[in-house]
Amino acid sequence: MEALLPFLFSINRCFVVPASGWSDSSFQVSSAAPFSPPLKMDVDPPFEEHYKSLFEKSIGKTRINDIFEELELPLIDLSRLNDAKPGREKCEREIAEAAEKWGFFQAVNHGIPREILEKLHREQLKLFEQPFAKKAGGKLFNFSVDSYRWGAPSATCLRQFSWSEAFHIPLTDIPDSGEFNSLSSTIKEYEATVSALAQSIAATLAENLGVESNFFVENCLRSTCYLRLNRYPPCPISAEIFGLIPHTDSDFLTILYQDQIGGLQLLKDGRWITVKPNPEALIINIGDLFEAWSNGLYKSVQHRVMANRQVERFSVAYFFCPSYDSVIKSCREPSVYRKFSFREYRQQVQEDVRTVGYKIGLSRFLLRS
Ligand SMILES: O=C(O)CCC(=O)C(=O)O
Repeated sequence: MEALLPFLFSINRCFVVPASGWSDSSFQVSSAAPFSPPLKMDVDPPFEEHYKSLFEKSIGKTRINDIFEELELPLIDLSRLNDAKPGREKCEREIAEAAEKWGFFQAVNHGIPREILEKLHREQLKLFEQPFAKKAGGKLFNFSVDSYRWGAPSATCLRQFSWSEAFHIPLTDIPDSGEFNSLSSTIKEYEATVSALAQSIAATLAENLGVESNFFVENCLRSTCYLRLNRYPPCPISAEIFGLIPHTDSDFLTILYQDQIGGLQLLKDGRWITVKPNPEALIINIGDLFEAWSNGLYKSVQHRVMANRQVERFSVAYFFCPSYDSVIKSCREPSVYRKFSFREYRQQVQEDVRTVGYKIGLSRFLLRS
């Protein structure tokens, strides 16, 4: 049963009541459409069987009917970080501006070789193709038993439920050998490059705040960062359920590698924006800790994944986190948030999810409300 640990208790989940008042969806197909995706009976988590009563009482009652627009996120060519001054400074300004205005950007020429990304995608497919019983059994790949996550036992309506499955893996849990050797070695290759990218973006954002800081090098280590492999199976009730519920990330930065299916949306100026996949780009977003550290200058914004009736979707998220003992404190005065340790933040999020049903997040730590 431990493998059924809810998404809601994971590191970066929160339930929010999504903004409402818009309708239409560009890629969702109405639940009345005749198409049935090929069923992968033994591969997909048994969402409907396991949550029968939730589905029975909720189906037909909710529609995810916000209007959303498809927009290009700011697209930043990171190779310019290696240029001489004018080019480098322009690139740094673009990164900081995207962090302030969007909390998100797409990065091209990010330094992660395409072959590593393609290999990672292939290995991810092989992992998720395993039978559900094996994935949920906790024995696959020597991951700890709660690394495989699906469903939401505390959900009381479909809006609190994510139609997806994920392996949430501390990087130090990657075994050196075993059944999935090539997955291990690919993750290790990926991690070596993606962590360097995260350090470089964090240093750029710190510098923009006028802080020459070793904070990230000292506190965000291999042993404190996570990788999450996500799979979004085709969903027969895609008009009524999220692939992943709206949330902000409880880290400094997230670097996302997604396939070309689409479905990621983010909240910008009160409207849900669909992120158009770019095969050359990684998506980088600011997490709650950077928002606190920057005293609210950089924005940790709500994002979600729409379910898709016809095709499965895959993504890999790298969460750039500090150690639990790290103290997060605004680098500017007067500080908007009180200082807190990452451990305290996580505990508060988990307690809120348990007691209130959703993540309250940074506003818990505001000094003046
Ligand atoms: O799959 C995606 O596009 C987003 C994933 C995400 O937000 C997460 O894993 O926290």
